[in-house]
Amino acid sequence: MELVNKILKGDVQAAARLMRGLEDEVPQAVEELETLYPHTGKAYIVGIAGAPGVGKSTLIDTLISGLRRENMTVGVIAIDPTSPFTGGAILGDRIRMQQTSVDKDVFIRSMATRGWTGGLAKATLSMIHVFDAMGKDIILVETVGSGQAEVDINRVADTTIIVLSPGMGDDVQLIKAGIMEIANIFVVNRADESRAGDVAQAVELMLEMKTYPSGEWKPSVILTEAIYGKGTEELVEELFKHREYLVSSGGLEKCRRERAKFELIETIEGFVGNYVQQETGEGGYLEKLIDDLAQRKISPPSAALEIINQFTKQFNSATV
Ligand SMILES: Nc1nc2c(ncn2[C@@H]2O[C@H](COP(=O)(O)OP(=O)(O)OP(=O)(O)O)[C@@H](O)[C@H]2O)c(=O)[nH]1
Ligand SMILES: [Mg+2]
Repeated sequence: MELVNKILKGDVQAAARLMRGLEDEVPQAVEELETLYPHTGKAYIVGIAGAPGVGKSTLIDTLISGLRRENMTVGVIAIDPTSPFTGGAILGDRIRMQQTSVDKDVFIRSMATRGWTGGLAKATLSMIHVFDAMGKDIILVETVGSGQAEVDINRVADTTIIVLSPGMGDDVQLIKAGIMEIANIFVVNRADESRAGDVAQAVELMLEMKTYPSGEWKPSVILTEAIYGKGTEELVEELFKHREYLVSSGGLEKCRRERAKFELIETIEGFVGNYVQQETGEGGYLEKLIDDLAQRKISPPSAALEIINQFTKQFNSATV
């Protein structure tokens, strides 16, 4: 538990070490995280999602400056798309966000989700816990949106920001993919480009078509020029407004409960999934069950229960 105390004091190196351990799924790291867990739950989590290249990282960079001006400490998790050629994380994000990476109250971490058996959400939540225990006030999570990842980010974040930009040709597509339901704030970036107004108008129109009962949060549309730092102040203001709304409406408590529920379910699925993977090899327990299924000696639900029973037995003997 040598890392825990250091992390609680905000030690960046210790946090980076634990994060590396977690990425490699080292058992010791998982134990350290367990010890950290009671010290988490204070940070505010902001998800920033959108199609590739809309300007999410650039926007985060300016957002960090805006948040630092408010004296907030910031953690950033950039969930990188995995390159099919190298299997590694695309390092571009680290370079683009360099502007603020020398600031000791800002900690940026790129994360490759490849290899994480527990799934994107579980990996992200583990990293969030470390930032949270370090005492970061706000944690920004960048994810490239393609349907499911965006929906998941909504379950992880307190505020979800969806970034659009002109010329991507996908604004309507994004809106179709359930984005309207999960966004708390819309950003139309690259407002220096001519079609930005049209994109903003299209989103506004969509918002008009939905009725928001009085007292309910209605997403707004903010135009930004991230490379010039324009629109950041409005965005920070809107972010704080949404946080206030959540606090005063009791929504924040609900968000956090949802997040805990989501993490629990992801963890259960991860445990069982790992076990099933383990047993799929030749001569494995699963193969025997599959034979029984094929010969109709057992039904799929009974076979599934059988696996879970077996898993429980093995899990108990491993932990006592
Ligand atoms: N003209 C213009 N270009 C911008 C603006 N914001 C970002 N860019 C540029 O757009 C390109 C992509 O920006 P990123 O911030 O990397 O975009 P991203 O959404 O993080 O991209 P991925 O992480 O690859 O999905 C970069 O070359 C930026 O300089 C803007 O407001 N106007
Ligand atoms: Mg990026």
